[in-house]
Amino acid sequence: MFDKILIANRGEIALRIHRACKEMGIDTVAIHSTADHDAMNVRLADEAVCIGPPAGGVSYLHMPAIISAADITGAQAVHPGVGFLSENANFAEMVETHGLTFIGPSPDHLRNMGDKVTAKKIAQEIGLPVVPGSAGEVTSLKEAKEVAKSTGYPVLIKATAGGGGRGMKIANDESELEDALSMASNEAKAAFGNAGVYMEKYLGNPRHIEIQIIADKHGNVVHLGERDCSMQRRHQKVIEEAPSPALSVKEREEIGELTRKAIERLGYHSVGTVEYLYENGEFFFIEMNTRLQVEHPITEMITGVDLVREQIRIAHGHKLSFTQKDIRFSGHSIECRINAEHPETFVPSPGKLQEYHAPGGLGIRVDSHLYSGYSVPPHYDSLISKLIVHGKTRNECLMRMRRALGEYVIGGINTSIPLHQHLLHQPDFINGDYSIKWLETHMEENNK
Ligand code: MV4
Repeated sequence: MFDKILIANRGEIALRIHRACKEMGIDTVAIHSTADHDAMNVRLADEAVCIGPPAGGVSYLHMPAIISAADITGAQAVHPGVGFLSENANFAEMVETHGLTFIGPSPDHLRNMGDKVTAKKIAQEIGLPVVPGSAGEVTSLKEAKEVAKSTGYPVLIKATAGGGGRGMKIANDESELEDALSMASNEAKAAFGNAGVYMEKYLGNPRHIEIQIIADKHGNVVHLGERDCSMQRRHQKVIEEAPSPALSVKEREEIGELTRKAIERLGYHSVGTVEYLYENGEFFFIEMNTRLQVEHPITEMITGVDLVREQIRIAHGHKLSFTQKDIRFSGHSIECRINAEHPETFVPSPGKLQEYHAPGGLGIRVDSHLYSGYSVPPHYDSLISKLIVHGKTRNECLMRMRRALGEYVIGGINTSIPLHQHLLHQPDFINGDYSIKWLETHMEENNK
């Protein structure tokens, strides 16, 4: 096994990876910006290297500084965490060129899945259902009109280099097509430096359901069931749960096995997530995430698999220690993402924690780097804690989450805890009756 791993990230996920390393007897190297000097993951790490000023672009995204930090500390592998460089094929390549192991998939898989048109083509080839739409990029209005004739309106124009919803435009009928095309293309060019767009039938009210997969370098692939991430606002997930309240046992087994087989054909290794839209009993592939995900803990809670530990073992060349038959889904899990922001306006709220007390008790997990006296820096993502509950049933999770949110004390800054308390009392959420539209629709009603 590796003796020393460099963790190329910050915040709660850096701490999550540090914890897995220590349990495996692996030393850790933290990298940090000047703004994160006093972070919990930096304090706990065996070694720490300051790699730059606060802005992400000159610290956590600065590849040469990170490679140098690995070199001078003698780390053998780099875990990129989530966000930042985690899906950057050039970084993975650079890591390997320097004789280090990238704890993630191959650069080719990162590159292919990062290009959404290529990803969709591959998805089709490996047997996944995709949203009806253009065969590749659309390059003219004439072509777009032909595609729309076959799919019907409304259609959605998406950026080839996109993901996360940027550069998407809806056209409700042919008269809206020309503007939607040029707006999507211009936005894509500005955001990604790539004006390429493709087209799909627009699904009006789907759920976001994703399948967690794990694959070793010897061709063994296991799926770990789904997560329902439909409770979101502006492409930011707010609450995730596993299993999805919308799926039958049969649907779960079918989409899990279909995804498992497809990933086998793909020749992929590491952990990964296949994202689907689910509407009227049908699944449509939209993207594949080639990294560990923020919401991975709910899958860990219902399967007992330590995803970070397995990811590290896989990177080192170990075979999976379990097969599909060994996976038993147990109970239900819900995660509330707690952000340093105003619960109604969503305005970021960095600053010093005057008071901190995390909830505890049976079935509670808190993945957070917070401590009393810590200052949440203003430079990064506002995620400060993930409150995760596990229970025998969904209802037990709902009761447990309300109880745990009530115990949680984060003093001195605004947090989204009150928003979560509110959501956990909404009849639609209690009934599992929500789609990707629910939260934004519901908040507009509140603001009328
Ligand atoms: C869609 C869609 C409806 N129809 N594609 C948003 C980001 C990217 N991952 C794909 N996205 C969507 N693609 C078709 N054909 C609606 C969305 C979408 C969405 C998807 C998943 C989770 C949240 C979302 C929020 C708004 C739109």
